[in-house]
Amino acid sequence: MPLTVGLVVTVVTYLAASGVQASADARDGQVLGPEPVTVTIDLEHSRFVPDHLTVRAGTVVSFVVVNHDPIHHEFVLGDDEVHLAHEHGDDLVHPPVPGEVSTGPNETGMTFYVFDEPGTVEFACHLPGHVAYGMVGEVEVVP
Ligand SMILES: [Cu+2]
Repeated sequence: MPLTVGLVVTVVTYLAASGVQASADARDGQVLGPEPVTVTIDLEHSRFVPDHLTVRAGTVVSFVVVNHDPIHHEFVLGDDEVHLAHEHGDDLVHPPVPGEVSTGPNETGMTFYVFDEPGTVEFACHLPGHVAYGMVGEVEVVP
């Protein structure tokens, strides 16, 4: 009997998890590009909204980064090398490098990025503690 109860709990948990996944996919399911697009990323309660995008390879994406929080954040997008360079989060201001922008409290910043190859490109806020809190996201680049 305890085995049956365990199985039921597992199935219910699995269904609940897939339900969440399905609705997230539906919300984020739109594939952007290949024509240039503008995407607004809201920074709310130290989260990226949305935190997942899908774009076609070759798409130029302009990111409008709107910080709704009363603290600094940054939006740094790129490969592992880029994220390692910013790991310590000691830049409050970023020079205009594609894919990188800093936003002060309630500020809006803008940057752009060319997603030239299929794969996954991560973005993050590397200010101290923010990645650990969950300030990460990803762009899935499809052919
Ligand atoms: Cu942050």
